[in-house]
Amino acid sequence: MQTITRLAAALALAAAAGAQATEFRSSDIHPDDYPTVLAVRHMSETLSKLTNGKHTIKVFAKSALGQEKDTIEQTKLGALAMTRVNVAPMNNICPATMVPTMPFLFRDTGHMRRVLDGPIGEEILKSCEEQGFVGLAFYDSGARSIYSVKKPVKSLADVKGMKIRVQQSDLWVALMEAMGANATPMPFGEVYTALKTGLVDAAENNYPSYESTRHFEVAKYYNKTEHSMAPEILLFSRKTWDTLTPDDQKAIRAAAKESVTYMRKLWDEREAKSLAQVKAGGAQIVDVDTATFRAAMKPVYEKFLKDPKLQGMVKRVSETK
Ligand code: GTR
Repeated sequence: MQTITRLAAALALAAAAGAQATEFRSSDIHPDDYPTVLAVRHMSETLSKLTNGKHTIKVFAKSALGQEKDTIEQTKLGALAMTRVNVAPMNNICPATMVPTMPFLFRDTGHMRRVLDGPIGEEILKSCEEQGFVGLAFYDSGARSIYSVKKPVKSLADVKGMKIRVQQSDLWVALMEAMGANATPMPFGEVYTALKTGLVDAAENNYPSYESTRHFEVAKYYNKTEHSMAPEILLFSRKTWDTLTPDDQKAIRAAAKESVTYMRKLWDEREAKSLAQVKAGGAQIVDVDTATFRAAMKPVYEKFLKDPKLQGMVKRVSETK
């Protein structure tokens, strides 16, 4: 916080002398009270302080500006300044984002946070620049588990032949196929109807998304596969970025980093609240023999981590204490 205060004083002076005020537009598919949305709003307040009111961010929640793939495209073009998405729809665009998506990679939340806060996290964020995105920060997204409509999933055998919705990423399709499921990629906004009409038998997500979308009403078995901790990523348009002064860029980076701590507190609270809420709403939390799932993931690592650089990253992740 001290660094922020010092930076604020320096940047505020520079901003007073500087150019036009800007309200950057940022998008999110989640509702207004979701931790990712609240965190970017918090980032806006910090950014405003750091730039003496010159810059702020307006967050468009609830997919008002489109699903994640659309907003990534708009951000690349500079039509949108920022977007908060999961790393999954970035997997095909920016391959290093596959690393934190990999199944059963992180040992627990602490491990994931230490990796993403450290040099590996920075390398992944930086690697998106060539593709037109300035990676500002990662946010937590907890562990993702499979939730099913008709029957519980207790071990890998139960998933065989199930139609499971996945995010729009080749890696995600392969991950579910390695489990023996039929992967059906589709945007988040279509999942409720897909579960309800039987287009898919299951989907997978963390507790807050399972709760906020009310998917728990249609898919009541929440099976604790905890197969991936794919985090959220905050992306700034490189096109817009290149028009900003170094001081403004510094302020945006600092405000984004500062919002991570804020987000994590909200996230931890929301996970607990969502779990209680889905249970009260009739969801059954099912224990899973995760070893059977882990064992099936080898081909996914082999297929998607051919690049020695990415292999090296995975190794460093596992060596991170
Ligand atoms: C949520 C994540 C979203 C999106 C969604 C999905 O957990 O916050 O960014 O990836 O899952 O499954 O599409």
